[in-house]
Amino acid sequence: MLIAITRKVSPNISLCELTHLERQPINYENATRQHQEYEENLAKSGCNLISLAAEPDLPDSVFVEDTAVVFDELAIITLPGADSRKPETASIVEALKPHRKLFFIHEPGTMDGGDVLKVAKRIFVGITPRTNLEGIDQMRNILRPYGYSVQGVPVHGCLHLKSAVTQVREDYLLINPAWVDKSKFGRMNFIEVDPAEPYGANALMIGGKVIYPSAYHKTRRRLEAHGIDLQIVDASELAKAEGGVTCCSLIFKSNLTT
Ligand code: CIR
Repeated sequence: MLIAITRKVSPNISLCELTHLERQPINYENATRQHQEYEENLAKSGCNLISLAAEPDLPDSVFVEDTAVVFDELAIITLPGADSRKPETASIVEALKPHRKLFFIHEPGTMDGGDVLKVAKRIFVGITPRTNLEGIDQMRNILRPYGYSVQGVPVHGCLHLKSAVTQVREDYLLINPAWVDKSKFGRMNFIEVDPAEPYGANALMIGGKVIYPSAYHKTRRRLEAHGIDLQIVDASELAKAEGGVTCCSLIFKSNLTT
């Protein structure tokens, strides 16, 4: 059984952090409705939802992906790189505690979960303004006894590693090669985003399906041509806050036996 932790949109989402996008009005009602549909799609994909209450004082707290990275054996609570986002981890600790042994990234390390791409036992971590080398070293030390390799990957032009590359099938990565170097990922196959859709590389694979934003028509056709089974969602409102479809959930296998 899969569990998905989500958190409702903060009514102060308009005060979100922005790095690469110009600030534009974010309609809270639209964001909330689209987030609700996203949660329904997670449920359709077989996830049991733990939907946390909104945290009005934490504008970016809907983007729960950045606060933790969950593995079968343990979870790592991150230390988000943006100061405004550091308090987001407290409630995630409580939500994850029943499910996993917890480890923590400590200062001077920083890490956003959006920088962590898991491909089986290979963990790729974006080196970005949010995630530093110290944070990556700490993750490597935590995961070494469990047989994971952890590799830092430079990222340019976007917020997180997973803005630039995500997994869409066991053997395929969806990638924007302008933002991250393909050669860092070894022997994988690649589907490139259409050059007109630079933000189209963020897709959320759950089991055999992939949740994908409706905005990227051309890249969508490339995915369909590879036989990838898509569940299309409108994620346009939270995209204005620099969020994609991976950012709004933490998905993991339940270890609970009851
Ligand atoms: C931020 O800048 O932190 C938020 N406005 C967007 C975070 C998106 N998270 C993600 O891609 N994992």
